[in-house]
Amino acid sequence: MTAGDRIRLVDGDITTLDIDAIVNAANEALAGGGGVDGAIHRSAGPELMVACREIGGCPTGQAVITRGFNLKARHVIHTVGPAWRGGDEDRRLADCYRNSLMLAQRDDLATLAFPSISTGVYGFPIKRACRIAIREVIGHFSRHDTPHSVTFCCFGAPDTERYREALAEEGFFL
Ligand code: AR6
Repeated sequence: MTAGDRIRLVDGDITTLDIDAIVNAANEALAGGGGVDGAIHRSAGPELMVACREIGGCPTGQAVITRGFNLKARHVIHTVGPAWRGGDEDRRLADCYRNSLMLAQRDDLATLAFPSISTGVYGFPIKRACRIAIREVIGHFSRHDTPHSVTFCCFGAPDTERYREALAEEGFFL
C-alpha cells in the first residue's frame, strides 16, 4: 500500500462525510464561528459546543478531540490554524496537520478528513497551505499505519484543483 493509495481528494461539504473523524478549523477559544467551524457545529448540534466548553480552548497549532454527536463522523478533531500575517506561519500550520494526525493515530481512527485549514477567514494562501498539508500527511504515512486513509475535503472546484496540482507535484495523480 503506497501513500497515494491512502490519500483521497473530494470536493464537497465535510459535514456530510461518513468517516471516523473530520477535522475542524477552529479558533483558540473553541467558541465556534463561521466557515467550516460554523457548518460543523450546526450539523453536530449543541452538544458539540458543550464538549468544547468543557475542554476550554486550544492553542494555535495544537489539536483536541470530541465526539461527533449528530454528525455522521464519529469524532471531530479541532485544530487551530495560524492567521496569515505574511510568511512566518508555515510551521504552525504544519503543526495542525501533524498533531491532528497523531491524535487520530493515538485513538486508532482509520479514516480522517481535513478541510483546508487557515485558508478561509485566516487568509493563508491556498497553494502554500495545501503543499504543507500534503507533505505532513505523506510524512505521517511514511512512519505510521494509522490513520489508514486521509481525505482532503475541498470546498469548491478552485480549491480542489489547487490540491490536485499540489498532489501531482508530489507524484500523486488523483
Ligand atoms: N466543508 C469543507 N470545507 C469548508 C466548509 C465545509 N462545509 N465550509 C468552509 N470550508 P475557514 P480558517 C472551507 O474560514 O481560515 C472560523 O470562524 C473554506 O472554503 O472555515 O482556518 C473559526 O471559528 C476554506 O477553504 O477556516 C476561526 O475563527 C476552509 O474551509 C476561523 O474561522 C477553511 O476556512 C478559522 O479560519
